[in-house]
Amino acid sequence: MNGEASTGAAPGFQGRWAGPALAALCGLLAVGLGLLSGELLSAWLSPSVSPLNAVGAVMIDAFPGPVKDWAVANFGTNDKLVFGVTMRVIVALLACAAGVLERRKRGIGVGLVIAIGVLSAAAGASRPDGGTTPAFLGILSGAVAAIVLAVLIERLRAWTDRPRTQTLRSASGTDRRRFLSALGLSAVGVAILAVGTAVAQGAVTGYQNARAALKLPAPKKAAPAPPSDPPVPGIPSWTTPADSFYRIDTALVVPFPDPDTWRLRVTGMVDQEVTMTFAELLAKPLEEHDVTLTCVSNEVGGNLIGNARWLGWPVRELLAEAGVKPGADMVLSTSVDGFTAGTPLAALQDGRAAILAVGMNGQPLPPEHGFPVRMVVPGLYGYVSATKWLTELKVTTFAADSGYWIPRGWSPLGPIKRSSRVDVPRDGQSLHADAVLGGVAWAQGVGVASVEVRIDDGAWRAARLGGDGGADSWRQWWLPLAEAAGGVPGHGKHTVTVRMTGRDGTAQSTDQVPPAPNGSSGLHSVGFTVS
Ligand SMILES: Nc1nc2c(c(=O)[nH]1)N[C@H]1C(S)=C(S)[C@@H](COP(=O)(O)O)O[C@H]1N2
Ligand SMILES: [Mo]
Repeated sequence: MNGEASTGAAPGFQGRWAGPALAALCGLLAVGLGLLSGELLSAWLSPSVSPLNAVGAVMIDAFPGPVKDWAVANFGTNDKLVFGVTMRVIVALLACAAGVLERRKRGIGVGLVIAIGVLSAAAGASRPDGGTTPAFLGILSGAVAAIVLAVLIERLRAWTDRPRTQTLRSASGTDRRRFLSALGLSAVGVAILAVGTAVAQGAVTGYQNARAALKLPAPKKAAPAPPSDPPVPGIPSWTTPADSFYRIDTALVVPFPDPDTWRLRVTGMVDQEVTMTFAELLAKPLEEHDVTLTCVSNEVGGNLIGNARWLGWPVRELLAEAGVKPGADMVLSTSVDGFTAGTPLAALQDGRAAILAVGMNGQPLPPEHGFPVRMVVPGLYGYVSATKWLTELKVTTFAADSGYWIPRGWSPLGPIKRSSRVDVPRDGQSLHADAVLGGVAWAQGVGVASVEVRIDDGAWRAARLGGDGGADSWRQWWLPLAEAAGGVPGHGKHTVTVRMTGRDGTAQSTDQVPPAPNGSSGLHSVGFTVS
């Protein structure tokens, strides 16, 4: 049957309402395509912040406190669900409006859609768990929606923007078909993306729920109480919170292995291969250890370092279960995403706290830090030891194998170089004469015995030290500026330099060396002014 010739349409619908209704539908489909492309990508790239929930976070912040209280009081634990529905309805209404407006005047609807994309990007970027990926996804969503909207509305105009005397029905059949095919294509696109997003989010949400529901067992061997932070504003807390812990890896997409199907295999030069499930690992006698992780790429004074309380099971115990064959001198650990690190076997067997970590600061490992299991080996840079999303330990030799970064020019052995850092003042900061200087120092495996600071070319003066949290953790230091300067410092420009000495009596190296190939060294100096 030919639709144009049909006479069954309701009379009032066609001229007055058909245009705006179709424009609204265009808006819905365009925004649907945009948002769903963002959601689908974010299921892999940044599950915690999708374009839609970034917009949602802005809306929650925008709601006045009493409205939020009212919602929580009336919907209880359903408030998230109610909010999710409300947010989608609002977005859908905005999408319809964008379609209708775009049909009235070119650029208005497209502008509205882009504005929502930018809002989502800004919201995603400003979230503590956000950053560039959610920002990019917000922009992408807005751009896709804008382009689709512009195309759909152009085709709708071509069909419907006939002289006023003509009705929709008398318009050109070709224009109508062109519009309807674009509309149909968009609808199919929305359907495919919706199914894909549901599948992807379902899988990731399942693992996230498993992670959230996970109750870590109490350690068999607990770490002592952490030292309390000295009352010096601006120096890092002794325990680095997981969400501000530096993150370094080659993963474009944060791997999220299913903890139920995750396996750790021990292979290579062993008497028998061993395979372990996550549940089996959790059932082992776990130990808690405070360890300061450091990246080999950390520049002098850099921030690729953090201290956390790790919960895990010693690697040496697992190696003992497998039985290491004579001749092996390295364990090549592999991540689910293919990253590898070659760790000296000795470092895993000499009694240091080299563990298969499942917990970080009392919580299951965050996805970005290796959930469900990573390695932590005190005294070695991360690239040769700290494999996240761990899945295999191959007992082997340095002659036969090498980790990811070794063919790329980094040293096969990566012992951490002892060092120290000034956190207060920041470079170029202006201080009052009564300011307190401070920072951190580390010598994993040895411990920090003393820290000294020097103002300009003055004498080295002993800094005060924070509590001793063990040889594998950094130590905080601080000293009032006036004490460091040996008197009230003069107004104007100064520098402060820091150095540390380990419990073995060895001071940090003063050689200025860049990170490649085996870690930076040299003293950290910071310029500041006294006002
Ligand atoms: N799977 C995987 N694990 C990895 C890496 C990586 O790229 N992929 N990088 C390593 C490096 S170089 C460092 S410094 C530490 C950083 O750990 P963090 O991101 O938890 O701070 O992880 C190590 N483990
Ligand atoms: Mo690193």
